[in-house]
Amino acid sequence: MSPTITAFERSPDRGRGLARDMPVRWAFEEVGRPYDVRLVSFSEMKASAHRALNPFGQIPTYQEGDLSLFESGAIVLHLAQHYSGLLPSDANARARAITWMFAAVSTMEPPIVDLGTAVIIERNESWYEQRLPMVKDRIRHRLRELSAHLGEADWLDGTFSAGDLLMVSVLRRLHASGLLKEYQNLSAYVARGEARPAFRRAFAAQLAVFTAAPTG
Ligand code: GTB
Repeated sequence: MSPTITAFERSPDRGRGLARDMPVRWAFEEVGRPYDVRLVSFSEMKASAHRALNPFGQIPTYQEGDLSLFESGAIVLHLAQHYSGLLPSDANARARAITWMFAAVSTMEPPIVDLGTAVIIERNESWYEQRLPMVKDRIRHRLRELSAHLGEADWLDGTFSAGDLLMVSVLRRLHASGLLKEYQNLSAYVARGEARPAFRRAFAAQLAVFTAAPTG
């Protein structure tokens, strides 16, 4: 039986592939493994049955036999460790690719999530306009450093890896802000990731969920 992941029944991103089932779907496609998706509503996510899979009441989750996982990065790592295509076989290169996975979710992602939170939740606060430039500058700081590392290379450390998959997934969240465009090599890096056939299949699958959902 194929593993089952959970995703939003109706994603607030309106099919832009920004919810965190997207990197998991992408990883399945990169390693060429089938998967099932169980769509959940917001109320289902907060119910005890779902919290047994993810104590934080969030998507995505992953179930295969008696194994259940949450955290998109951990799920991608699990797939990368079990199937070929997302981690190099050389032990040191593999460790470096895993380092980039952590860099994506623990160094790059926090200021990017902070911007999303500011725009959605803090927009009506009196201090919003004053704080926003600081939030954006913290992202620019990291983008500048990442851009310097990437240089003219296609991927972060040699061949495409799960590190790139997570990094591109995190950086995609900046499309709407315009910040990514300030760094030409990072824009091209994200475009390279988005052009991968596996990415496109995963994107189409999550978009199909949104377009099939009843409007209203
Ligand atoms: N660290 C966890 C992981 O990587 O798996 C974070 C999981 C997470 O944030 N899940 C979100 C969730 O379940 C969905 S992806 N939220 C419901 C809740 O917490 O109640 C985050 C997300 C949501 C919406 C957009 N969007 O609209 O653009 C983008 C990303």
